[in-house]
Amino acid sequence: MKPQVDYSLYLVTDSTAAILGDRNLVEVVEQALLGGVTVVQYRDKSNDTGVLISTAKQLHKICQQHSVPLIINDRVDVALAVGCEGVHLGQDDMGITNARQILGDDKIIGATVSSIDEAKVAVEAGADYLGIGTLYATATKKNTKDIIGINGIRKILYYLGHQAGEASQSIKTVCIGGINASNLKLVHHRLYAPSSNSERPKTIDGVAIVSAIIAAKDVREATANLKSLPPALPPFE
Ligand code: TZP
Ligand code: MG
Repeated sequence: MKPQVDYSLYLVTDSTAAILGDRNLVEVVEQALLGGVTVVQYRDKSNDTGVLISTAKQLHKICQQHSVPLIINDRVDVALAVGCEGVHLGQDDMGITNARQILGDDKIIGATVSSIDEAKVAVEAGADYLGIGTLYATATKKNTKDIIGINGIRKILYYLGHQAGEASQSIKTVCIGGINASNLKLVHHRLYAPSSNSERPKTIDGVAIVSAIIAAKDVREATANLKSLPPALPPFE
């Protein structure tokens, strides 16, 4: 059965020296799990399949100890080899329909979307969640084609919330790009806080973060701090 997922604090890993430094990724992710991340996505652009599988297996073990799902970026083959909970696919990766055929209904499939059209395609193909972005410009991913800001994300949420049909209503959403402890309250306020406003029936289910966790000096403390930040302002109407 597909696991129920808490998307509220979704960690995306990065193994580059600029972010991870000379620290060990598995140890860093363990600190983030102790701090309270609720999903881990292993994102590693290396093409060394052996390294990817071996690291993913280690990550899966510690994620399981914390009952947190492990999602693999880009590589359906690695997710299959590891037997983890799912994959995250960008616009240039394997299509969602193919991935679903290979992985079956019990695995989680997430898709990166930057526009209403991309969101529509991902929903129709049966994605479980959308990673919507890029919210704010970020040094972590320099080649992002679309910085869509708060308003771009709200437009996609509005679209999803106003589509007839179970798939649009039930699909989960996280936003990504440049989110940190300084702007998280604003992000919550504009995109996350529950609202009775029928103009805005859908809100994000969580935030996806790379550097504000992975590059932190004390990863556990930084994660716990992000987790503890309540929306500063009343719900946006
Ligand atoms: N996709 C859009 S932005 C991004 C990805 C993977 C990187 C986000 O990194 P950070 O450090 O949280 O800004
Ligand atoms: Mg990708």
